[in-house]
Amino acid sequence: MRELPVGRLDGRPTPPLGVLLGRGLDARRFTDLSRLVPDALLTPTADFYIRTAASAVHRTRPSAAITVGGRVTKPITMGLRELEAAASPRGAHVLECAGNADPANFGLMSLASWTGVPLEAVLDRVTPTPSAALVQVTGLDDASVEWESSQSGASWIFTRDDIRRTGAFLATAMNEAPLTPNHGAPVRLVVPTWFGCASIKWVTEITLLGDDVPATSQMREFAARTHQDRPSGAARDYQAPVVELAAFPIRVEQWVNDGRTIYRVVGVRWGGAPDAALAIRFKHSEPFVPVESSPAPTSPTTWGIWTHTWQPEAPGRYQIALKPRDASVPARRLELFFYTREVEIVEV
Ligand SMILES: Nc1nc2c(c(=O)[nH]1)N[C@H]1C(S)=C(S)[C@@H](COP(=O)(O)O)O[C@H]1N2
Ligand SMILES: [Mo]
Repeated sequence: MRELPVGRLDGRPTPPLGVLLGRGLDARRFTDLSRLVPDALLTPTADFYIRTAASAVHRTRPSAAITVGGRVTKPITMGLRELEAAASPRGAHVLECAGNADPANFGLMSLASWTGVPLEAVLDRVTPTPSAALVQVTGLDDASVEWESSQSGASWIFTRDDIRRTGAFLATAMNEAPLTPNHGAPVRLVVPTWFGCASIKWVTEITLLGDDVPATSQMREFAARTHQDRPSGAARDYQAPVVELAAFPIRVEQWVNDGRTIYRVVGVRWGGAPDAALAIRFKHSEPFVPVESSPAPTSPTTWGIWTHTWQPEAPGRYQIALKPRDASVPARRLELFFYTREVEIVEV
């Protein structure tokens, strides 16, 4: 068996995988997804993608205390010990950066198991005033530099319903070990089923707000990448940045069977609609056909592996695209061909 890479064939250099590139808000580490197999789906922390690395401001933070204030009768402060004492396993959740846009790797996506405290439970420790409607979670960013790829200032505003529905939690550990500095130590937010931009790292403050506040600079920065179709003025009008059903190939295996060359395409699927059947096509002049095997992920917030046997008719370049078989399943990024990847076939 031989493995063929899938990605982009435009000849541009492809970034190395699994190593930290750049600094601060410009830092990235891409996870190598090409090795994924069904019985080892979790990403080890050392390989988990990074979008924004810890700077000196994070390492020198005097205390890990988080304040819960704003429109509450009496603000409180919670220390790391208190949060750790209340923390429990929260399950495995995929985190994907909304800017996971490079077909060379699509590696701004990983799966970890998390430990933490539901944000709901933290909010239950304060008494909101009658005008409290929204909840802002703020994290520390390094504002000492003008970053090239992103603005500093990390905060996201949620409705109480967003918090309940997603099961958002303050994480104190990932993969059974304390958070690392690059992943938001000592405490970060994780918002299952939403793009990573809402999962604020290095949390410092939780603030209850009225319902008339504007979207934060972070929300505005991510408006296009989270497919907002209304200009985002008020935080309450921001549409939930939900990760809809998505899938792409991670490798193509070339096998010889009875003297015949056949290919097996292996891919990952995640996002909403875990039970939805997938269809695949290899050229835009060809019809989509059902994916041979695509078992549902074991939970709606994790990912699963699909496989498809393929017999290309001729050597050449193919563009592998997927979509839900049922067109009513929300899958905006698949409809936009966001995750299309190319492969070069030499032998048939
Ligand atoms: N304070 C802070 N939190 C942040 C960010 C940031 O730049 N600063 N980036 C967000 C984005 S865009 C993503 S995709 C996730 C990435 O989390 P990870 O680096 O642990 O994978 O963190 C989010 N939380
Ligand atoms: Mo992101």
